[in-house]
Amino acid sequence: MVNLEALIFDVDGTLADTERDGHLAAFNKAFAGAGLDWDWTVEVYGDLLTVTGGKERIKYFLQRYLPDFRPEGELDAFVAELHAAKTEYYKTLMADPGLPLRPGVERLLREAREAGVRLAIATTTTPANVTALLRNSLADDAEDWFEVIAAGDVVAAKKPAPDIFVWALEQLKLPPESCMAIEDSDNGVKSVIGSGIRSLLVTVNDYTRNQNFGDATMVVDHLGSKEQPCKVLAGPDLIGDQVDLGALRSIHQYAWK
Ligand code: XBP
Ligand code: MG
Repeated sequence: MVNLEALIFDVDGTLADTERDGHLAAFNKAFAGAGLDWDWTVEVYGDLLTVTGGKERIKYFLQRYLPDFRPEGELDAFVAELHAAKTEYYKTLMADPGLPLRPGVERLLREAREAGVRLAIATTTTPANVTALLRNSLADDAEDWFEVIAAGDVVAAKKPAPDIFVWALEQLKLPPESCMAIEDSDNGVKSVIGSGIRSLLVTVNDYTRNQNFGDATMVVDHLGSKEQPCKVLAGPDLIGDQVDLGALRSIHQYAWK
């Protein structure tokens, strides 16, 4: 019997569907603001999402789509400045019009808090983006709900490298078998498994539903709510219409049986 002590949540695509209407929109606003005629489409962004980290994604875009582009100064400085502008646009978008959390996310977070299950975040996104999403879409004090917010450049190697989940485990002072991760993408799954965590729930979204989640304990369309029952897409049928704490405990036991 392994105890479930902590839940470690990914952010983008998991807590909220932030990529298309948040990050993609913010990137394009930053490009326009910098006088660049780059305009990432939803489809191109789907390819660019294979690279995690906004700065790394801009560099991948240049290598793959604009290999002859040369900024005036140093490339790293150019990308850092463009990405900083993008983050400001993203923070504004999180406040206005804002983005709702995905089905069942707030319900499950509140249930876990009430039950004393520790909460953490492990994300590739910039810390300021996490703050903006939590304050605007969950609660003013929502950052305090999470004991650890492992985000962005706190580690050198981003997902699919395991570093961000390893860092979160170190900060929690917990072994992998005491934790469950909730992710949305194949990069996230690789990062979780590489960290030694084997209890892993994937909630897919439009950008990730066709990816390979081979090592996930269970894959669902979302965490479910009364209005929107969830559907099991892969793994043991251990849940009803909603993923609640009881279901997570069953999934956790199943993962470590
Ligand atoms: C998703 C990412 C991030 C965001 C963009 O993070 O890969 O890079 O797409 O945010 P996760 P930044 O799914 O791990 O939450 O521009 O701040 O990187
Ligand atoms: Mg994600």
